[in-house]
Amino acid sequence: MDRWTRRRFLITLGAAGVSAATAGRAPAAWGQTDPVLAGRPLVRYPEKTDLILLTSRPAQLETPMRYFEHALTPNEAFFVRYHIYPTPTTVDLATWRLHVGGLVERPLELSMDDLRTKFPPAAVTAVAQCSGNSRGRFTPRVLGGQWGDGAMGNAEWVGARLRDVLKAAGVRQGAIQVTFDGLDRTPFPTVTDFVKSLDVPRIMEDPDILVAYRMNGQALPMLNGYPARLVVPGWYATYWVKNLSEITVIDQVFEKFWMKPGYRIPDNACGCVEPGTAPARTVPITRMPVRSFLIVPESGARVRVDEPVTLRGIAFDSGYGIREVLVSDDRGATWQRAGLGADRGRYSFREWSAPWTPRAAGTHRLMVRAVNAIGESQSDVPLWNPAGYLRNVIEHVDIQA
Ligand SMILES: Nc1nc2c(c(=O)[nH]1)N[C@H]1C(S)=C(S)[C@@H](COP(=O)(O)O)O[C@H]1N2
Ligand SMILES: [Mo]
Repeated sequence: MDRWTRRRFLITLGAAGVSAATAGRAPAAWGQTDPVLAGRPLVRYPEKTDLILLTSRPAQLETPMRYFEHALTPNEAFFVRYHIYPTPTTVDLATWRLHVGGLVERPLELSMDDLRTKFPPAAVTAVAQCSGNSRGRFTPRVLGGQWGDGAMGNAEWVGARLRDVLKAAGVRQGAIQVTFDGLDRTPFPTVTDFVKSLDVPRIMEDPDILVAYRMNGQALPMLNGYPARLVVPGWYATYWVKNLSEITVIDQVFEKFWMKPGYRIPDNACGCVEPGTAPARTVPITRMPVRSFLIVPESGARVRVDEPVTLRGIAFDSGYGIREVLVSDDRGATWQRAGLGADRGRYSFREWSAPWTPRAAGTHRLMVRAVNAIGESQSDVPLWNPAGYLRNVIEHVDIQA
């Protein structure tokens, strides 16, 4: 099955170009009422279902919100984000190798078989969220992909622990960081190859950072990083390098484009500045603030007066874990505690639900916020930074009774 879909991917791209697979629209099903998404077509790429198109070269595809009704996001519905084009369309496992080099005792060339058998497999359920998720909602507006809220997803990842891989190679004295590069290669010298870095101690202390080769029990879709990707639970997905091919230990802090000036936030507690201003100092973006969403009923839905409804949604943070979820139908004057669903680990989406009955006809604004284990929550008013990162305002949906 895997082989078949990969070959089909190649043929689709080769013969017709990436956007040729555009499917029909199903407007009501993906939030046409949302001004950030309005007018965007649904497209179907190989191994994926209909997703909301942001750009086709490179592929940037957004997940319709209804997929977040459940804690695990199906692979075919998982969002896609690449920075440079072309991206790999096929990988032959017979020749693919993960190179581990730089400041190490023993450079490695790992086959997929090596990855699977030489290191004990580890599993973690974790949210991948683009740093710019919800950027389209920033006011004043900022440059960059105008995402709605669907540049996120939650999956169970299985792979080798990154620290085990580095231990096998033997990190040498003087190592400061490790860089990660995938098979996507820049077509012009003016575009910098997508390479990210992590601090050596960060990797060695965290058993949950994986070189993942399984996603929700299957091989990764090509567009989500086949055959292996980095998984850095709790941190924004910019570090989760896809189609991984090179791991390099270095003796300095890596500051090429995608680490600096790219993917940086104001160097202060909120990662924010006065809207429209520039920060004096920046640092790399790292962990995700708390977020929560109401998924059912969806925005714009109709409900009946005096008929009970079950409100449902998801919440997540950077790994402290969700302590409670609260909903309000009176613009935040009072909050009702929601029930929490199964605990799939501290990095996962946490499902929540709460009973609610509309008592009057008209528009009802339902707000949701979450509190994590160290008391962090969302802000009442959106915080702002020039790159449109870290969105974590209290969310709401408007429904009609
Ligand atoms: N090789 C490679 N890996 C990458 C990127 C990329 O451009 N190339 N983009 C990163 C960013 S910014 C995000 S948000 C995630 C998106 O992961 P997904 O496409 O599986 O949802 O991949 C990360 N890994
Ligand atoms: Mo991203």
